[in-house]
Amino acid sequence: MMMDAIIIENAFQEKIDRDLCIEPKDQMPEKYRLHLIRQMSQHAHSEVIGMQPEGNWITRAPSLRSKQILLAKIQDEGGHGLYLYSATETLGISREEMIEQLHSGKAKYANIFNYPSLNWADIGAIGWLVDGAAIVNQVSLQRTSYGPYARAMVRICKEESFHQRQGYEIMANMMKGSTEQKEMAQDAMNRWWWPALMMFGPHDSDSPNSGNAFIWKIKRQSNDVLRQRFIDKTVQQAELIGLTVPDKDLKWNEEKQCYDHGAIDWEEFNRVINGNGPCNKQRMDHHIKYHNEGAWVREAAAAYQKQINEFN
Ligand code: FAQ
Repeated sequence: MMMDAIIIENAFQEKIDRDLCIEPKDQMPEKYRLHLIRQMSQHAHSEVIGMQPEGNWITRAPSLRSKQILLAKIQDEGGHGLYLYSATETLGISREEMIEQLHSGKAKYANIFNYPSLNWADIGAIGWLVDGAAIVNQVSLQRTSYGPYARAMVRICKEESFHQRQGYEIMANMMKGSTEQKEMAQDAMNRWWWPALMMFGPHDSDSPNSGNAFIWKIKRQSNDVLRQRFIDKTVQQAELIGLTVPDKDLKWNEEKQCYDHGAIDWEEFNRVINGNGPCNKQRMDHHIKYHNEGAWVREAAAAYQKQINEFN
């Protein structure tokens, strides 16, 4: 390594070790920049692709109130995607490049959004379990080392907390309803529980990106620690409204003061994140179609900006 690069890297690591944030204009090792672009752009893509399974239910929401709430929630997710794309752009990648990486399959997005939302109970399960899992992960990311990412997380977490509650409210109401409604809620729980656990990523022992993520304080807590935190919170919420967690091996561990859980199907996880889940093709086709149809909006915005620049 060149002497200059060593000096930059030492100064960078010293900042990290002192728990200071790294800001866009600070010098940073190339590997740190690329690691963040990977994670943050994938996070942004997840927020945006995540609008699809819920958007599917706007026209069929069972009341005006639930429709308004769902619309607001989905708009929030779009907003989260926009903050995160902007935060990622501060690392020197353009929005176009990020979208190109999504469309070509180079960039991933969260496994969970490749499952179908079959009925209204799924909207409850998504808010409660998917946003619930997202919050646990994102609260931890509020202390991530890259300033723009950490700050975006603060606002995003506030909104996710509302999302989690609206989902739980749907589930709680359905569990007070008819036998059919209770069965629908339980069925949604059965289908979304395991993919929600997979959102935290592979076990720590199989997580190739965790090593550097900890050295650089991008991650503050490991995949398994956060997954366990989510399970311990959520099992009690399920019990409170009469839902059964679909895991026959789930058991309270008195000694460790947490729930032991059954084995996660990592084959399914790998299949889904590598493009072969139930809705991967549908999600990507939809995104590409509307991205192309929206080209005129981007062109109009660019023409407007050009005109403003010429006047100034
Ligand atoms: N899905 O070495 P690790 C939301 C990939 S936002 C797909 O452990 P890392 C809000 C991983 O990328 C949800 N791929 O990776 C909402 C890597 O592959 P790569 C999104 C996954 O980065 C709600 C490989 O496996 N949240 O839900 C997943 O250290 C409702 C090895 O894994 C975030 O993105 C997965 N679940 O740890 C919106 C949070 N897990 O990239 C709408 C930020 C792992 O090397 C509706 N991200 N992989 O090709 C993170 O915290 C981390 O990236 C982890 C993974 C923890 C997800």
